Amino acid sequence: MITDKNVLRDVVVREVNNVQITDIHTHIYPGHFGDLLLWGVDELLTYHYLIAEYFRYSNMSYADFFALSKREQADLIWQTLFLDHSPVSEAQRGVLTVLNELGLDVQSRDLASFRAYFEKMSTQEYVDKVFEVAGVKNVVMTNDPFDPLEKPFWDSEGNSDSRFKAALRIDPLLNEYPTSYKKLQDWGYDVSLDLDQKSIDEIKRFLTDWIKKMDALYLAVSLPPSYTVPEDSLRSRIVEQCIIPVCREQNIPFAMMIGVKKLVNYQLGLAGDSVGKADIATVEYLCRTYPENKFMVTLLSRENQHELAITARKFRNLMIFGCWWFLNNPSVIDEMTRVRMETLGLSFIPQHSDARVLDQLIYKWNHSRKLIAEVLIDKYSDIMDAGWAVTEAEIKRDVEDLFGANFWRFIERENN
Ligand code: RAT
Ligand code: ZN
Repeated sequence: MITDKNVLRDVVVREVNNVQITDIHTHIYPGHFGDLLLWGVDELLTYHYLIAEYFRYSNMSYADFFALSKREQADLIWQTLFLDHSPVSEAQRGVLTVLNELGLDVQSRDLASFRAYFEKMSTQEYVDKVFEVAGVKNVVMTNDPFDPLEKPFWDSEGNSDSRFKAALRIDPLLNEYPTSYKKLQDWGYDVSLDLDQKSIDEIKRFLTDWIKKMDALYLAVSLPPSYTVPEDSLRSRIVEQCIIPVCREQNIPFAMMIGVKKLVNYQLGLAGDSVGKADIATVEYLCRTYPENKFMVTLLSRENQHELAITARKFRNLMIFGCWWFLNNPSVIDEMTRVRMETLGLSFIPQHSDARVLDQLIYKWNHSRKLIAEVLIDKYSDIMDAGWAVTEAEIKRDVEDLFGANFWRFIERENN
């Protein structure tokens, strides 16, 4: 039993630092997926979060910037966001944490020496290094059969690195059916625009084939704030008539990431998406109407977070996860983690990295471990004030639940 708060702090910090993480949502790939896996300092600097921040300070035309090579873009971002202005934003700080954790001399401000470090690395060596430094055991990818660069890997050798788990991502199917159904036709599925019964059956066959092909742990989609089920739309029908039954049959969750306003500034490309408040009634409807289905939900708007936590109290088939994208700021992570823990105890998944560049696993988890540890220390401390005492083994159990076991238990799979 721990009765001393200094000991409590030490044990929580130690366990949170040591836990081997399952990162349930990333955009990284195994080394043998070639150019799909982004890594190294130029990729870090040209992360779309930083591109958006670069244009806060620059008058350069978007077209001129995107016409530059990656290295030239990285040079400009380094100069503007690190040398001309202090790098205090979360995405800027992230680059520094990565370099620092890798043992590079951040104070040197010497981009050439950082580049030289990465040039000496092989992809495989670097994947191993990042997983080790980040303390990550395994990651779930974002696997999109509609991506012409990714599909060929699954059609040929597939994934052979067991640290990388698949999630079947189907944005075009739900959000752009009037164009994407043609791709399904090309791939041998007998679907039509009017979504007749044959099409429904064929979409289900498509989803089932791909879940099996990838061994997908869940099916995922990113959705606009206006996402509504039920409604008279192709998207709502595909959700209720195809996705729900297939996820149920395959016993995998349907992960809904809701609140993205796509391309509010289209000239910024990936960096041009924004945020809007979602309608929690859709989440309630799905959880209530399909109690045998499992739902994983993350919402992009801060204004949705309290009601999402409350909704998870009402539905045990709902697992809420992560501080997504614009929420991945220390002040918001702290607030969201407290609201969730005060509302749901330890029965949620506090964070995912959303890493697009392998190296980002290092900073996203370094920063989040610290924030989550502080919330845990406060909560254990509060129950100590009420006369309770936790043991080291209980702290270890709780930390393992938050950083991985809750996910594996929810999906009813082994963490291996
Ligand atoms: O966080 C991001 O990098 C976004 O661009 C998206 O990838 C988002 O996380 C998504 O999965 O759609
Ligand atoms: Zn993502």
